[in-house]
Amino acid sequence: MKRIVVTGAGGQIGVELTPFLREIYGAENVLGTARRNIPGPVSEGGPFELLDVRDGKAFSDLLRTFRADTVIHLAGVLSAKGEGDPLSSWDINVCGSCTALEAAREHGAAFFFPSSIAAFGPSTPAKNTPQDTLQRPTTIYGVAKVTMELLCDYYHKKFGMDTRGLRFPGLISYEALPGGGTTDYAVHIYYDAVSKGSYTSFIAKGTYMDMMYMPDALAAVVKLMEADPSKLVHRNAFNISAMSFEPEQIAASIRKMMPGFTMDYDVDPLRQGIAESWPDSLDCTAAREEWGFAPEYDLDRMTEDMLSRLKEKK
Ligand code: AKB
Repeated sequence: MKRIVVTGAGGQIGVELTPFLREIYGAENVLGTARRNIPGPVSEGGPFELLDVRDGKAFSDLLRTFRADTVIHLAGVLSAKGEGDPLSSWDINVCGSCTALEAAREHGAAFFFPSSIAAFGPSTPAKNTPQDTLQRPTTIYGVAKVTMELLCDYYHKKFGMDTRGLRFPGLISYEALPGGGTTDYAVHIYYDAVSKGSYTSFIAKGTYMDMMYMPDALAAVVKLMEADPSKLVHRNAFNISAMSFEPEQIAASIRKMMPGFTMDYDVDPLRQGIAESWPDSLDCTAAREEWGFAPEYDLDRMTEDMLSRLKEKK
């Protein structure tokens, strides 16, 4: 990766990945793009352009002008939000992603696609979910993720394009809030712990999902994109996870630092149903073996860092 275009640079991942890539590859070599202006480091710390990913001509012109060799395509609508307007979610998550993929192919650029644990469904083995297994998701978000996993593999096979992807678990971070996801409770809980000392969870007790702290996710994107292609048996997309927990466990981890913290439940049927359709824990052997995936944060280490960062921000 030398000249990188990031789409969705204003989202939860983009606001951290764009500056992270600029530190590694040089600010002038990483172009952040979003549909709206993003005040702060993304638009002020390096090149930034407005881009609607569904506009193929604008996308292609931008890759040509910037002389891009890599597209990190993050623009998308998350799982719970997608259920409110499935066609618009499909338009952005599939039509927009096809446009991005095709523009990258036209300019010979490598392509990163963020898949998700949402690419699995209720018929997938829930525990230690294999890398290669049944994928029959029941959300429009999940259907879009599987579609793009397959299309990225097709572009690799058909056109020899360098497509790579990760199945992200729930990502926990303190810079920007996620919007409209099912795993968002595991971010909101830290914000509310710091601001109110309590949290009402929309995910029910006993519901396990895979999670990861943002610094590990950023490192994973770079490590995968820099991996020796001859070592990659898989392309789109690798299972990755750093931890699997249910709401009581994250609450217990917070209580180690904030003994007075309390949690109750007001379960949201939509997001609970989605969570139940996703795996409890992923098998990440392929990612470890093929490109050395090695997350550093477990639940307690992440909790310590999240709480102290959010207290600093307060
Ligand atoms: C969501 O909850 O929609 C996302 C995801 C797991 O893809 N965080």
